Parts: sequence; C-alpha cells; structure tokens
Amino acid sequence: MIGKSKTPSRVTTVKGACPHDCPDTCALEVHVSDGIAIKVSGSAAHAPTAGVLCTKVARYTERTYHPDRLLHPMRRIGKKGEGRFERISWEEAIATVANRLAPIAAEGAEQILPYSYAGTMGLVQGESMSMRFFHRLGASFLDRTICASAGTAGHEITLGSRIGVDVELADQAKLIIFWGSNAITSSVHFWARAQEAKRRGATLVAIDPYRSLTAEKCHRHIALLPGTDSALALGLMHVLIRDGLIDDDYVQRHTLGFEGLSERASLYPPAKVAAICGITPQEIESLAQLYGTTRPALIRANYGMQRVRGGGMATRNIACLPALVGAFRDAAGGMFLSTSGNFAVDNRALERPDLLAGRTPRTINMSTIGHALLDGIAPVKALIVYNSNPVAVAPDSSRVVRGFAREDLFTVVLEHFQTDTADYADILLPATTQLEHLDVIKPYGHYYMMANNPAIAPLGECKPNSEIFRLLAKAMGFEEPCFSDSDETIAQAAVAKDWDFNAVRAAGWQRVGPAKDVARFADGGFDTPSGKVEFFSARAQRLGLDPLPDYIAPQEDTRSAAASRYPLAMISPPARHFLNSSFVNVQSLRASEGEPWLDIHPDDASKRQVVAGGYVRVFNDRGSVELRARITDRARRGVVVGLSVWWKKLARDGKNANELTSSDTLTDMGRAATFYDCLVQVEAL
Ligand SMILES: Nc1nc2c(c(=O)[nH]1)N[C@H]1C(S)=C(S)[C@@H](COP(=O)(O)OP(=O)(O)OC[C@H]3O[C@@H](n4cnc5c(=O)[nH]c(N)nc54)[C@H](O)[C@@H]3O)O[C@H]1N2
Ligand SMILES: Nc1nc2c(c(=O)[nH]1)N[C@H]1C(S)=C(S)[C@@H](COP(=O)(O)OP(=O)(O)OC[C@H]3O[C@@H](n4cnc5c(=O)[nH]c(N)nc54)[C@H](O)[C@@H]3O)O[C@H]1N2
Ligand code: SF4
Ligand SMILES: [Mo]
Repeated sequence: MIGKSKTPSRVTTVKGACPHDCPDTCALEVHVSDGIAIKVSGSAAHAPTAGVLCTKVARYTERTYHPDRLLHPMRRIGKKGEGRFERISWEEAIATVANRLAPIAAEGAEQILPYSYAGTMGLVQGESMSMRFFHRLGASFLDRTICASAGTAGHEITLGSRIGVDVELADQAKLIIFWGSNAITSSVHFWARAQEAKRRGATLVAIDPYRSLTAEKCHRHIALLPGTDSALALGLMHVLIRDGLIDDDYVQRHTLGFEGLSERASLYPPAKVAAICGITPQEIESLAQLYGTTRPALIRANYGMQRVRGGGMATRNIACLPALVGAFRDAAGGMFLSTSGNFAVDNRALERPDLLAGRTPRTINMSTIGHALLDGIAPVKALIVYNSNPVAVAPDSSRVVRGFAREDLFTVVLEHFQTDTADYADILLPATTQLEHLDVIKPYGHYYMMANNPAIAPLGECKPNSEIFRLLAKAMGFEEPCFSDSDETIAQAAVAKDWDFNAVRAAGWQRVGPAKDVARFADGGFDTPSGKVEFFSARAQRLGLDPLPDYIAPQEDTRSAAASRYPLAMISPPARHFLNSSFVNVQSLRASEGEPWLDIHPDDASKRQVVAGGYVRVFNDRGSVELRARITDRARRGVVVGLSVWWKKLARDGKNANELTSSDTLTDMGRAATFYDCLVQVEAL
C-alpha cells in the first residue's frame, strides 16, 4: 500500500424531484459519492427550478442523515404518548400488525382508518399500494380536507378545475396580486418570477392580515381582518362595475349570471366593505382602479384565505374577478391557485377502487379526527398513519391527543422520525425518504410531471411505504396480482398512458398542458357545466349553497359576542424554514426560526402588559399555549400571528398553535379545517 494515494471517489448525479407539499416541485440533483448523498442542488435545466432550491431542501442531507432517523421497526413499551419503544424485526412488526388488523377486519373493516396527507406528494409512496390495501380491506375512507378542499371547491364551482397561469410567464405580468399567499415562504420560485416582473415595472400587491415576508416587499399591502376576503372581492366588483372598468365583451361571451352578480355586488359599496374588512374605502377604490386598468393582471391566490368558515366563498369570489376585467385574455393574466388540473392521473389504476368489490365504506373527515376517535358512532379501532403528523397538524389538538391516547386504539405509524404522532404508535415503522425510493410527482405550481430516482440505498432497515403495504397485503393473505406490482409498474400507471416512464425518469420531467404563451381561457373553454365562468352556479345551489357570490363572516368574528372574552383573531400560517411540521427537528432550520413566537401589535401588547421577548399565554375555550411575544406592527391591530407548525415536544410547554384551532366549525364548502378562524385572548406570564 505504501506510496499509493487513495483515488478520489467519483461523484455521480442522480435526478430527483422534491416530494414536499409545496407548489414548486423542484427538480433535484443529488450528488452521490461512495453511496452517500453529499449534496442536493436544484436543476438549472428545469425552467421553474432554475437551479435554485429553498433553504429547507438545500439542507436535505442534514435531514436524511439526521441522527434521529428511524432505522428499525419498533414496538411501544411505554405509555401512549411517552415515546418509549423497543426494536423489533420486520417479520415481527408485520406479523403483529396483520394479527391485530385481521380480527378487527373480520368484525367490521370500517373500524380501520388510514390517516395520510402530503408528507410526500409522490404518487407511488402516497396513495397507491396503500389505498389498494385499504380498499381490499374495506377500511373507512378518509376525506382529505386538511389543506385545500375549500379553495378547490370554490374554484371548481366558478372556473372549473385548477389550471393556473404558467409560472414561467409570471414575469410578464404588469400587476400581481398575492392573495392569501406568502410566496417568499411557500412558493419561492413564483416569487423569483414576480421579482423579475417588478424589475420590469409591474406593481405587486399583497392581501394579507399579516405583513408577511412577501407583503413587506410588495408596493401595496392591504391588511384586512382574517376571513373577510369574500367581502373585499365583492367591494372590488362593486367599484369595477360602477366605474365601467369591466370587459363587457368577455363577460357577455364567457360568463354566466352577470346580472345577479351585479345586483349582489351593488350591496357591497366600499364604505360597508371597509368596515367589514377593517380597512379604508380608499384602499378598495384604488385597488379596483388598478386592477381594472392594468394588463396582464395576475392573481396569485394561495390557500391563506380559505382556512375560515367562508373559505370556499372567498376563493369563489376572488375567482370571479379575472373574468370581469377580461384578465383571462392574457397568457400571463388570470387566476393561479394551483396547476394540478393540468394533469390527468389515472387514480383508478393507482388506487384500484375495484378492490372494494361493491362495498361503500363510511367516510371520516381528517379535519375532525379527534371527534372521530372519541365520539364516532361506530368506533375506530385501528389507525394507520403515513405521510402525516396529525398530533401536531390537526386542529383542536387536545381532542386529537385524547383520541390518540385511547388505550383500546391500535395505532401504526410509518415515519422518518419519532414525531409527536409517532409517540402514540403501538408499532412504528421506518420509512425511506425521497433520496432512497422511486417516485413520480404531480405538481401544483408548474406544468411538468416530475420523476424521482433513488439516489442512495435505504438507510438502516427503512422501507418505502409501497413495500410496507405490499408486505402487509401479503401477511393479510391478499393474493390479487396488483399487490405484487413493483414501484416502476405503479409509476408507469400514474403517468400518461402514451408516456414511457423510463424516458421520463431519464429526463427527470415531462412538460404537459398547453404550449407556452397560450392564453388558455382567452376564448372561454372553462370546464364548468356551462363551459363559462359561473358567477351564478346551479351546482352551488344544488349543494344548498348560495348560487351567487356573497360574504360569509368568520365563525369566530372579532365583532361577535364571543369577542368580548376572546378579542384577538389568531392565525398560524407556515414558517419559512419549516414545511408544515416537517423540518422542525432539523437543528439548523429550527435555529433560523428561533422558537415559537407570537407576533402582536404594540397597542394590543401594551393593553396587556406584554413585553418584548416575554412569554405569554394564548388561550380560548379549547386550550392554551405558551409563546414568546414579538411586539411588531407586522401583525395588524386585533390579529396575532404564531408562525407554524411546531413540533409540540420541541416547545417549552409541549404544545403548539393547534391547541387553539377549532374542529367544530368546518368551511362552507369542502368540509375543510378552519385554522385561521380562531379567537383568542393573550396574557403576559
Ligand atoms: N416554507 C414553507 N412552504 C410551504 C409550507 C410551509 O409550511 N412552509 N406549506 C405548504 C403547504 S401544505 C401549503 S397548503 C402552502 C401554504 O400556502 P398558504 O396557506 O397560502 O400559505 P402562505 O403562502 O404562507 O400564505 C398564507 C398567507 O395567508 C395569510 N392569511 C391568513 N389568513 C388570511 C385571510 O383570512 N385572508 C388572507 N387574504 N390572507 C390570510 C397569512 O398571513 C399568510 O401570510 O404552502 C406550502 N409551502
Ligand atoms: N395551525 C396550523 N395547522 C396547520 C396548518 C396551518 O397553516 N396552521 N396547515 C395545514 C396544512 S395546509 C397542511 S397541508 C397540513 C399538513 O400536515 P401533514 O400532511 O401532516 O404534513 P407534515 O406536518 O409535513 O407531516 C408530514 C409527515 O410525513 C412524513 N413523511 C414524509 N415523507 C414520507 C414518506 O415517504 N413516508 C412516510 N411514511 N412518511 C413520510 C414526514 O416525516 C412528516 O412527519 O397541516 C395543516 N395544519
Ligand atoms: S420545498 Fe418547494 S421550494 Fe423547496 S425544494 Fe421543495 S419544491 Fe422546491
Ligand atoms: Mo397544505
């Protein structure tokens, strides 16, 4: 060996795709040396990614090789919630789960409930083998409402499916309205395009109760009260119609129900709307002027305005605006909530609902999981959680915890880490991360189907979700051939029939949808029942909803009687360095966020003797949480802000903002959670 120098190992690059619940779905380049991922970077060749990743995923190796990664199956030995486990083998883990599920299934399979969301947006590691397994069992359906279902419903009854503006054109817009969207945090690649638009002279406007990172960089910021967006949209319509700023030709040819809309909007003059929203009439007048006279005008709505009782209606009203002014005539103008409507994924092939064999199990709403576990008419006896951390993220957390703590509930959790939810597992199963498994991802912020190649071998004894459900299916004696499908076969079933998944995999992505620069709705062609923008919606009427846009006040209104006890409206939107509750346990990212803060306006703070940096108790009838006060006019008067979603166990009092949020009120459409419809009181500690 003497004299021989060690040859530097070769670094290879593997094409991947970010799995997180983020509109940007970046193309990743995973740099691998000696079987170790040494760096993750963004692909320069993928136009939406443009060579840049957010700070979270740029640190992906820190998360992947985190010393706390779960590496072996485990069985609980402590009390539920205590977090004490012992290592077991895969054989024992799978046999234990199968042996516990079999008698429950024999008695009534609906007593088994999957609980999952978008921890990974991968179609293979998401709802494919897992749903085949649950369909074959006849388990309860899960209504996946925790995020976007209210906005989706409001968009659908107005414009049809969500085919948002191509992000690659956003730099051509002359006006961009960020409506309930903190793009710097939650869609940084859209923000990069908006900045380019700004450099080219575009005006940026933010509509947000909080001076978010995005709002502070916009030319204008309208800081309305939470849950009042539907009124603001009606106020804008009022002025647009009154001042003749509408595109008559577009309205006549491509919309339905203008007269009704016009009548409704006449009931919302600026003075009235200003009082509802807690803003000035002038702000409404001048935004309407700007919107009615600037083209291309793009509304970048995100989901911030739909987490309140009237969240469906808010989205619906906002979606009416581009039709009124003819903004859809421009490729860079219109509405951008999501682009997921572009992609035709064959969910039947993935999930195989035929395995239900005629059964129609009950549906349980994930946003009311606490109620389902505690007071469901028929009990939930087994819960299988994957791709989600409900003990931290679901509303009305003390109820959720009481449900998860039930001694007679059998809980299985598939995870990367021992999360707040994992602490309640009977059996805890270690799952692979995106660097370790194959997948294909349907994005919701651009026009490319994305493929992910495994870059490294699974760590420890980790297995992909798909493989875990394959093993469970086998142990339960399910013999249908689909339970033997490989991940490659599932991925091929997910993408368009005329594509070769292997080719997509080699390229990393495949663009779908219209050619660039095409104004998709310039000549109408919406996929609503009438093919038009439906100001009047018969579908809404059939659902028992108002067929026309209207204002629905928040359930917990700052002007209601309840506000005498709980006068502050609390919102808990995403923190920049976390992704929901993912990444909270990554030390460097948690350090960037500091600790669980409460942003409070100086006037609201001084009324309560709250001092900067002091701890406060935030409470309502549902619970309380201790946060550290940050006195700042980023929070408007009457609104407090606790950026989220913290791991409870990493907070000083073992709690997070969801102690305060409600599961008693759901949204007007889509049965979604009302995270930002939440009155509280604050006291100094
Ligand atoms: N870094 C990071 N990125 C994320 C996430 C994350 O947790 N962290 N989460 C991902 C997920 S799952 C989703 S769904 C999206 C989230 O996307 P959104 O839910 O749209 O979240 P944000 O983009 O942060 O925008 C929310 C903004 O809406 C504001 N807001 C709150 N209430 C109201 C209201 O009543 N009206 C209006 N107009 N604004 C309101 C908040 O103050 C906040 O600034 O982002 C995704 N991207
Ligand atoms: N107060 C408040 N609460 C909120 C929100 C808010 O704004 N405020 N936002 C809500 C929204 S928009 C959403 S979408 C939900 C999100 O809530 P969740 O969907 O629960 O998202 P995360 O908190 O990111 O948890 C995802 C978990 O999945 C795990 N995971 C990731 N990939 C895999 C995999 O391949 N296999 C397995 N087995 N596990 C994996 C991660 O480790 C992580 O613990 O939270 C909601 N909760
Ligand atoms: S979280 Fe979003 S911005 Fe960050 S790498 Fe993933 S897709 Fe890109
Ligand atoms: Mo979400």
